[in-house]
Amino acid sequence: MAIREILEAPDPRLKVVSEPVTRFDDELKTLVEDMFETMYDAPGIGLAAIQVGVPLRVLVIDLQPEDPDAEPEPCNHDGHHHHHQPTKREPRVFINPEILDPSDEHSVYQEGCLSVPEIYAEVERPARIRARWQDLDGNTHEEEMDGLMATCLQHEMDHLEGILFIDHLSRLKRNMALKKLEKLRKAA
Ligand code: GNR
Ligand code: NI
Repeated sequence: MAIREILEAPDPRLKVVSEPVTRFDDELKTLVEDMFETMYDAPGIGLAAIQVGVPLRVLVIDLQPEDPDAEPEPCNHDGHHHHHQPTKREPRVFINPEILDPSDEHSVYQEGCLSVPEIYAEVERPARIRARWQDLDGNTHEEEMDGLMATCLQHEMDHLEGILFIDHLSRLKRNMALKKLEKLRKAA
């Protein structure tokens, strides 16, 4: 397992349209393991392969991205002193995902992106979707999603098309975000 470098805007590689996965092999499993490690380390709730420079249609999501290095809470019921797991992880892998039946109803979330660090903005997307995807063995799954899961999956699917959440903003707001990013990078 390895933490990989996350590409940041305006890196042109983030605009590439990712290719479907055709080989469900060990190389794919290693990519997915590395993506989870990179996402948890960041930390973020989702990551697309292109964000680590791999133009394949692979996403990982975990809506419970508690810091794995956080101090566990001490706990004292029944007289024993034991430690909670610091994380209740819910890792999910989506290969070759598709969105079916987006709802007419939209919802607005304040979004952020590991490739656009420290910039947050409201983005409106369909509130509910049906998603279809493959797992690491190539088996197909389908599920209805709403709430943060629906938003996050749509954010990640945008990455597969070379689209960032700031591309949903007005040109003025997008340019402000990119200027702020440039400024933050100069300060660092
Ligand atoms: O960590 C992330 N948080 C987030 C918050 C609201 C909507 C989408 C996201 S995804 C983001 C991680 C990321 O950049 N995934 O591509
Ligand atoms: Ni993102």
